[in-house]
Amino acid sequence: MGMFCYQCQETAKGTGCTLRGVCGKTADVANLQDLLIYTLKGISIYHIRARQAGLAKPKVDRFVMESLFATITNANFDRQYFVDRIQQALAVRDAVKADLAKAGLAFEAAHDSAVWSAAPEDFDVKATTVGILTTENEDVRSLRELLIYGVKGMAAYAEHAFTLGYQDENLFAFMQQALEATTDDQLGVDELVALVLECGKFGVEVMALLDRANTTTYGNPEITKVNIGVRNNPAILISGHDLKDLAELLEQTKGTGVDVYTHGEMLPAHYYPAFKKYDHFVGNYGNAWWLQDKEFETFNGPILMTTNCLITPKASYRDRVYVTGVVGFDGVKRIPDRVDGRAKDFSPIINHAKQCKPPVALEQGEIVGGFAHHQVLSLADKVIEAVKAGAIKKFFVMAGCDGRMKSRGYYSEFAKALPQDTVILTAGCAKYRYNKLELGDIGGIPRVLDAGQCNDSYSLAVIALKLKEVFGLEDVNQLPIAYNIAWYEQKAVIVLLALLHLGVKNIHLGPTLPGFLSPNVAKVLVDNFGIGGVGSVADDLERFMA
Ligand code: FSO
Ligand code: SF4
Repeated sequence: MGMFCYQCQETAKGTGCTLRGVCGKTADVANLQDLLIYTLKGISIYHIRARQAGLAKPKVDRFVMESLFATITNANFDRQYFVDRIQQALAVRDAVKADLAKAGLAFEAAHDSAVWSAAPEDFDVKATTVGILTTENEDVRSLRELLIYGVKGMAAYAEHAFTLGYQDENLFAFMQQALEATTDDQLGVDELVALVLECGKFGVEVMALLDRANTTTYGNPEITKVNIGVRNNPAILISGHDLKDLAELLEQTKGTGVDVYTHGEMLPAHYYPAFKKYDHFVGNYGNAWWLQDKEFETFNGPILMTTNCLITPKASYRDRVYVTGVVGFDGVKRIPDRVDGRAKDFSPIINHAKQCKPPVALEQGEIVGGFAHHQVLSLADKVIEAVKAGAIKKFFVMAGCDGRMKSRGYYSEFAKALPQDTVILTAGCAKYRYNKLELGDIGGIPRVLDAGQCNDSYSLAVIALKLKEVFGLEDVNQLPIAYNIAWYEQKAVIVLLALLHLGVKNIHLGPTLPGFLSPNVAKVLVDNFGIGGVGSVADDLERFMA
């Protein structure tokens, strides 16, 4: 069976995975994800009308958000999860349609996504007829998918905020507007470009919402030294981005003799005051997501994946992997969702940990982070002084994602080659390419300032906007800040669209430009926003420092 997916940076040959995902996603799962997205479009067609009539249902908004999130790269590889989701999606769609009819607003949509139906055993066949390539015009296809990937990233961040009790109906409404727009053949390139840019506006809003949710619940991140060594107790490794899962796990492991370590994008949890009170919250183990097949082996204890990025677990540690939330992998144990607001029950993973050996040390020492907007702005005087005195010549925003491609070695080399009077502002798992290098400091200000997870790129934007104000500049692009961003999956797409919305120009995106940008759409981004790729370290440095 064939498939077509080009949503992430590692897509085969830079153009599309057609037999099996480079990520390990099988063709049937890729196609079922397409069918789920397709059915969400049908739901949206009706639910937009329902919202206009005051009949929108929170559970429909939540269903669409979670389903979008489940299809992002490296989140869920479980065939049965998607078969079940599609069945639920058909039921959700038909219930919204029935609500409209009951209210005297019966509406027969023409688009197939709103009317198709089939038994689960026929989903695979249907799925092969609704994929990305069914949109023939490559520019329209490119823009439709760019929009879908934007709302997938938005959904991921909205879901984290939602879990902490923060939501914004406008975000749900936009996700559904975007989904519906991709079914409308009347919308051409201009209208779709406008929607893509509008998506960036909601990108800023969702990251601001999540920032509020995280900092109100767990406090403002502060400068923190994080241990990267190990202790001699059995332990649990928690990965992904979900802070509430971590909060509940830390409570439930208290006094059990089981330590907790973060992995990958969970590292910034150490920066939050709320988690500092736990003596058994030991440190961070390992690096970015793509090295997990080696690092999970030596960790020895169970691993909890709260969100992406999961890679196909090797047999040597598969029985120690647990998934929760939207994450899924066939045959891997699951920690069920919260019921009626009660905490998740992590006892299976805690009991498992007690049977395991302590982790084997990968490295020793500490790394420093916690430079989110609140912390950096409290040091603003020092930073501004350093800029005025010429001690800091330029800031480099090097946020985003890491990945397995060899060419990402560029980012370590670039960090090493930067002049001593420059500072790297980072967020997301991209940081692992340079956060353990000895890059020193400038008058006590470290040369790598880690704001947090990928969504905390928002912090970097807040810092930039504040600096613009302090320096009395008209335009954020007049600041001595260059943007050399690494992308991988769809959350990076919403971060990029958010930065464009804030007026940031000349962003360099690597290690390769997205395969889903058609030449014409890429040209729109180049002409209007100065988006560029990356070249050699030496050439790029010269260009950036000019
Ligand atoms: Fe990385 Fe994966 Fe956070 Fe992404 S762990 S790649 S952009 O999921 O979300 O930065
Ligand atoms: Fe390929 Fe990326 Fe899609 Fe996986 S998510 S199938 S690697 S394009």
